[in-house]
Amino acid sequence: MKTILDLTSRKKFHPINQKSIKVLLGCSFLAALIGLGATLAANININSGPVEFGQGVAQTVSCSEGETLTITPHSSFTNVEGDGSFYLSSVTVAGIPAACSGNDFIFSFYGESSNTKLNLDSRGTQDTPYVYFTVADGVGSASAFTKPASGGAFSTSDVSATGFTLTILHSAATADSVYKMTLETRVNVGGATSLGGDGGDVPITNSLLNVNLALTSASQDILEISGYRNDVRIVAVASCGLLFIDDAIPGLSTVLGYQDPLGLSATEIGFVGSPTAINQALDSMMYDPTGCSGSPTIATTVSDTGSSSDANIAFNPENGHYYQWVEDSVTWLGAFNAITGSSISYSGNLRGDIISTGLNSSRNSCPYSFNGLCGYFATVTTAEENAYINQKVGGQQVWLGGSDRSSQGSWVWADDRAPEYNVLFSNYSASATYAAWNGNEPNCYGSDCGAFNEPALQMLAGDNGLWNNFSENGWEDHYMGYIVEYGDSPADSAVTYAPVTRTITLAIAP
Ligand SMILES: [Ca+2]
Ligand SMILES: [Ca+2]
Repeated sequence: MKTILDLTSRKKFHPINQKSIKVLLGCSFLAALIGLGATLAANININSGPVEFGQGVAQTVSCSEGETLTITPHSSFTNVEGDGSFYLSSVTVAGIPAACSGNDFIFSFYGESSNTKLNLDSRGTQDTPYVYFTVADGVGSASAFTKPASGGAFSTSDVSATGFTLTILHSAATADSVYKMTLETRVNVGGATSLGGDGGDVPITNSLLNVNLALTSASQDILEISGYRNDVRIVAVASCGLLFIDDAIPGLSTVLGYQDPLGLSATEIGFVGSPTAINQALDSMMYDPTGCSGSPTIATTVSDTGSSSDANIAFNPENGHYYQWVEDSVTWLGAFNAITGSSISYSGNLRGDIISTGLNSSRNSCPYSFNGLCGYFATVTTAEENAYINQKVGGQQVWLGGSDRSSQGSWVWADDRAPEYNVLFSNYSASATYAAWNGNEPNCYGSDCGAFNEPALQMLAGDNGLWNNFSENGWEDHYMGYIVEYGDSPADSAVTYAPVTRTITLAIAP
């Protein structure tokens, strides 16, 4: 919800002319400092009447629940040969109540009557800075998001748990041109872990097609992360076209299953690194729209990395789940035991010892955990999810979490920590839900399905992700890696950071 801090003009202001300014400055430097804004610069009207630069005005905003905060605009003098002017230079916001933590403060400045916002950057058009403000552990943080064509038009300083100062680094708004200011607040999507960026369009014209476009060079606000203390993971997915980032940024590594984005390009890229390195990478992210038309999108997700050993977990924006490919060489039972903490050994009894007799219920821990999520033997419930896993393992064969141990031919998801535990997904007659069986699968080996049956679900090698049922116990050398999935398990605990996605919609001119 957006509430305008009602800052409307009620009184026309007539600034002191430039001649008077020069005279006073010439007389006394001290006088100029004292008078800065207070008498020499234009007023701005904030709600109840003219308020001068340097003088704070108490206001309430939508997030403040009736508590007032104080907004103070400042101006400063820029001298040039033969002339010089006062410019709008900064705005201090103080007394921000705790309820406003996690909000964006959006600043706009106007002249006397035009609806066009004043340009705030002498190097280009910069008219709407906003500051993302959070408080954690009693310490405030603020990030000024700006339009990056100018390489940083705004900054924040004097940040405390209750306020900050937004500085306009290259102001183009002379003080006597500023008549009105609005300050709006909005809840920042994703709270303390959000990406910056306002989701605006990046204009792409025909003349720019077939070249690499910096996502951060047009009207799009910079993509930036804030609120993280440890390494984070970024996954960016373009609906069309190619993405890549600067290969000269130190401290980045590629997420397993994603093409190396460091200087290469791909439709999906994933990388992890420190918040600083990530912001450098996001700043450098480029997009090649070759072959695209209409309105392609780029969805960029930031999420927690977890421990360093978790860096190779891929994120699927389609369902918000994470997938870990454990490149081991084990039987299906070995994978099941590793994921569930069970200790089932093959005893010749191929039936009934996982699901129906409740051995799985002995599980009381999550050997694979990530960011508060309990890992489970992967469940594949859509073609998209199947294709995703197949792509991320590079077409290699892997075990999935399906089994028909309990009832021959009735295939269910076997891990009780999976959200689809014991859900029937296939039987011999038809797929109960989604299944991707290869031709003639599932089958049995030999004439007696009870002797050497194949109760383990395998994704076959190859690029189509088709399924086979296989022996689960190593018979005939059935060893391979397996997939651990994270997300929506009933055993999940609170996540440290929920993934946050911002989608940029591009507009390619016809
Ligand atoms: Ca799943
Ligand atoms: Ca088979």
